[in-house]
Amino acid sequence: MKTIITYGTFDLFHIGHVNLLSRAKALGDRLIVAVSTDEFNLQKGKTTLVPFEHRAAVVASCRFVDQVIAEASWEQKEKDIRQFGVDVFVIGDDWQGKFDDLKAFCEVLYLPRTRNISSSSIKQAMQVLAQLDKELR
Ligand code: C2G
Repeated sequence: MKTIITYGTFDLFHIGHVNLLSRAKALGDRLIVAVSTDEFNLQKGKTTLVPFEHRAAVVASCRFVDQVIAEASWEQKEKDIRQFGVDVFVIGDDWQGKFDDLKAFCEVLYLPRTRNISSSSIKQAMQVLAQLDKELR
């Protein structure tokens, strides 16, 4: 059985996440997704709208995903790869080259990001709409 793993925040789940997970699952038989905890996102300098429990549940509901674990640190990847017998680490190419050290443990693939969509752009759009709504009241 070929095991794939990927890591991410997955805030405001969108088509970019779906495409990544779909392509990741197509690489093997089992896809494990490590979802960043709220505390780890603070370390990543990321603010999220959706709490970890909900982000994890949304990712777990995706038909491409076989297992969800928590991502609580940068350093856990090697342990995860060993623990789950991971064959391929995959992530979007906005991280190109950043995880090449994992090539010592498994295959490392960077997949093209989906253009014109991101959790931060959705958040910005929500803020503009909220401001407009306030001004029109
Ligand atoms: N992604 C994508 N296309 C987008 C947006 C995101 O392919 N338009 C991919 C990212 O490249 C990543 C995954 O979807 O592989 C999750 O994206 P984020 O939630 O932004 O995750 P990130 O903050 O990059 O966390 O240790 C690794 C980090 O936890 C990665």
